Amino acid sequence: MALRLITAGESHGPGLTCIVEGLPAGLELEQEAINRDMARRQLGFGRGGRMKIERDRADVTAGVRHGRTMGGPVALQIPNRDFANWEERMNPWPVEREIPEVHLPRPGHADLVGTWKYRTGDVRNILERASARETAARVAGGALAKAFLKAVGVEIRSHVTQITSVRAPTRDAALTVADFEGVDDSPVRCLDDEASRAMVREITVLRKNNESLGGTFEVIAFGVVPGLGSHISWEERLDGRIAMAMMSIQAMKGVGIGDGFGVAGVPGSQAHDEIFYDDARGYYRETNHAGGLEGGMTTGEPVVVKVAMKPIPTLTKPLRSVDIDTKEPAQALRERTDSCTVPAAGVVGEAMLAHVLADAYRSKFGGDHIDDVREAVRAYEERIGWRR
Ligand code: EPS
Repeated sequence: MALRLITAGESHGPGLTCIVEGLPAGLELEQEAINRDMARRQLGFGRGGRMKIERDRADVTAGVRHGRTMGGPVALQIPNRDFANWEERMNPWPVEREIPEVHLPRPGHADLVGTWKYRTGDVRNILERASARETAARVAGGALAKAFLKAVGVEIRSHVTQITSVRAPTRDAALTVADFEGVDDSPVRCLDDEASRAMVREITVLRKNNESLGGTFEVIAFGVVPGLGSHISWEERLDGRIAMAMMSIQAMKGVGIGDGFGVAGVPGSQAHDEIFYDDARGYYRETNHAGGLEGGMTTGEPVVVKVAMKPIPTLTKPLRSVDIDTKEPAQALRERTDSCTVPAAGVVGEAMLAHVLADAYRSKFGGDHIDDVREAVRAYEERIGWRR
């Protein structure tokens, strides 16, 4: 049994769709929880005009009855309010008026290569699907994975750790779920107040200079059972699957698990998590450099994923490009845009990590009803003597 997440939809088309297949029956879902994540993804200092138009909510159109899954694929629909302004340009069917093509590919976007690969002279056919608007559908699907994970004791949180040159201070103590209580109150979803303010200033200044901004965020899953994934084959290594899921988010350029790139700079004695045992706690670690993954398998420690996002390729002062119709030098497409979406990207990262972990639980524990899953997880936890 695998969990599949498929999205469809264009940025300015009629709407987005997400289908999640492979959830067990009987899983309780809360409409509020899904829409809360949809709203969280729209927040963050540095967003552009589009977010004033959209008020994302996901309508469930299949697979759920009276708040519980029935075992079939769950379909979620998110209308694009902005479609009202694009009805002719993005109509699925031919329209009367001649629609001008887009000929100015943006460096850093899928625009140029997409036109070669998909045999089109109109960049719009590429940019509409490459748009990060698609992440709204992932977040809707990820909310279902989160509900599943919650039922087996897993919680996922994220926070922003850097925006261009401003880094949040590293903490001495490991983070717990409780530390994330007010993270969404920070305009940049950063846990450190001073760094939050500095990040807001950074965005304000760079935005005025017509720049866009990238940064890093961290996603952590708490309460994950040991032994998800496997050392047996490359495709089953869970760290690889997590990295793939994170890199698949638009504009992500780097992923690290636990200390990530940091492990390259320290000797072995500082890179690994020594193993201890006592009767009350069972096996335990005092550090988590490995980010909860050893040999491609979860260890029972929090799964810690760090992700780097590049600055958004749409700049208000466009970069140099070439008109793909005339082949003359030109400025890249200039559109309404966000300047910084790292805070929102963290919420998308939560959805992707939730999906990969829920998929791993589905592969390991099977179960047609959520209670079967819970029983299988409990029996396994008991067998290996794992304590939360
Ligand atoms: C995006 C460009 C902007 C963003 C959009 C992603 O949209 P527009 O061109 O309509 O102003 O606002 O993100 C969303 C709409 C969203 O919901 O996150 C892009 O080119 O990737």
